[in-house]
Amino acid sequence: MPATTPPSAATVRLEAELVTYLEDFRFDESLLASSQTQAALVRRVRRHPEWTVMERLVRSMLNQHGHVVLQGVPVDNDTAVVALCLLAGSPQPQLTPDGERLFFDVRSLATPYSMSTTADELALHTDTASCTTPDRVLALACRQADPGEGGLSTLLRAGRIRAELERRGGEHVHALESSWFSIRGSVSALRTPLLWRAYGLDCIRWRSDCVTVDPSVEPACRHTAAAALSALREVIESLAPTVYRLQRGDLLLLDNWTILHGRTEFAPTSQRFLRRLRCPPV
Ligand SMILES: O=C(O)CCC(=O)C(=O)O
Ligand SMILES: [Fe+2]
Repeated sequence: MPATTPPSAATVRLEAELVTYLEDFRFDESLLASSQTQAALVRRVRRHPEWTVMERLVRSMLNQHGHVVLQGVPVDNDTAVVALCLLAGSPQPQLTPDGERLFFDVRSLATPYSMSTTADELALHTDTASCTTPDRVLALACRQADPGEGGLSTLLRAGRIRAELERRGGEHVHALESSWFSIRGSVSALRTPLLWRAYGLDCIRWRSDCVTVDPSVEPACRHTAAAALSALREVIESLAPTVYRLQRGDLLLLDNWTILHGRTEFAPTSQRFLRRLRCPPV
């Protein structure tokens, strides 16, 4: 029995008139990563009378819910997708099978490049968890939904995790806020706390398969750290996540510091196709 019922996903449907306005923007893909192009794009979209309202709405929903799904997005137009990401952050190139690119294709490949390019379940996690400062905003634009029952997005806020730890007595919270853990990345491992608070928001970094108690933690603290790590793992597994089925035209914006995300598995032959963008902190 889950300790709390999950909230439903926070959604905003774009007004048709705003979509038409965005459809006219076509910057060259190779230019979209530059900060000058992004600044020019922001200047132009802000001429739309409702843009600043959208800006405020998206930011407040990210603060309140850790995510927002924009619906009715013209997802085949890269410029429109980048413009909508700019409501929350500034997308930067990331490593893809084709080198450093703004868009990472999340789809099942015969020869997977990473977990994202398999059809496997992705357990709840935060992206770039082993980086000193993880990316702040993550965007997933759905070009093609899974035609079957799979590929559902799962979401779990750090605030619900902390509340559940506290409901169970709270004795592990301090340990989880200590720099006693190690998250292995592709290049090196980072010694870090797993929970912290920033500007009144509950934050987390988490990759279940890559987190351990750091081997250099003093022996006196190792037992406390290990118990806290198992408690966190157990709480994450016990809470029912918000589940959302991305449809073509959805743009899921996530605050990668305050919410975990994942997906359920789908058929390897599925045409499910998302495009991922990442925004480092400003
Ligand atoms: O496929 C998904 O829905 C999520 C993908 C993901 O978490 C990622 O690429 O980081
Ligand atoms: Fe992810």
